[in-house]
Amino acid sequence: MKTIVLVLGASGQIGTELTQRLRLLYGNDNVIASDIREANAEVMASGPFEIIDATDKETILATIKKYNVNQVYLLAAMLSATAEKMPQKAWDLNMNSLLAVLDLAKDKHIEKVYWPSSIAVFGPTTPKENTPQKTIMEPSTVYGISKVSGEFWCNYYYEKYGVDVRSLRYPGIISWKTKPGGGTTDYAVDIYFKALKEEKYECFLSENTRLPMMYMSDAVEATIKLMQADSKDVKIRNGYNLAAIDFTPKEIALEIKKHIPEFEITYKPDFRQQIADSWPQTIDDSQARKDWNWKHKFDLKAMTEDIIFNLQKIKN
Ligand code: AKB
Repeated sequence: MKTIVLVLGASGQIGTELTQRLRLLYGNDNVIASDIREANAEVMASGPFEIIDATDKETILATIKKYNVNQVYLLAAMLSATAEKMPQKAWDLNMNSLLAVLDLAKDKHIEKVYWPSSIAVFGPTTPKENTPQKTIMEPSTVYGISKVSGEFWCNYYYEKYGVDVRSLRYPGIISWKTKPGGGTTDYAVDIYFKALKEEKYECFLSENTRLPMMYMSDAVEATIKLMQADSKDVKIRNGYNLAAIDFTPKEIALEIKKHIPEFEITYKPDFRQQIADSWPQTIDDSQARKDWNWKHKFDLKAMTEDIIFNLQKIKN
């Protein structure tokens, strides 16, 4: 059967690149991009686009019917730093959008759902190094509470109603095409833009704050690989641990300095430091590697080369 996808949150950091990759895979007309605001020019020009509030179940259903959609990727979410400032709004967006889509799958309007979880499901009581798939999940952020609750809902809908829902616990995702907004790991994106533009960056995390991270192209490939895996190989229905690289602000700055020797980093930790301190430093994703053969491609060096090459190309 033909795969027809609806992407909710297609104008965001991951949505922008995932939509383009899905269009390559399934055909431009078979991937409907949507968001509450227009997407970038590439996404707008390459296929159908609809304005949709991801919590509006009726409009999502009407769009599913209009295009005969059978898979939904729900990427709309409020990230960790913004969610601390708007707890109720974050909860409403992150939870109501998920429950709307899970209900549509339960009622057989769609066959498969993708929903991103995050390393934010973990908290200060979780082992920080090589954090296992199954461990203590006591998040101390609003975003983390919404992600851990979402994971339980996904598993519930799978167990109770047989909904084919799949999820990954993304680490910090680093990209250069679209910037993230409102996350704690965003520094690792901003730093490249500032390095090229101003040769300096003031970091909102302290120099030795180690966090799990991943280059966008690896994140997109992992998402597609999980969604294309045979259902019997998807053994975890709450959220798979997913890992690639980990580094500190000091280490990423040193890597950038190899390309831009004048680059200087300074540190001025703010409220995001506490969020970062509550998260793991490294993740054990052996279950994803075993169940559906996940492998990452980019390390810190390769990612930095690729980002600086592409940003320099745009600049010139
Ligand atoms: C954030 O920093 O809030 C996100 C995440 C780790 O889920 N990038």
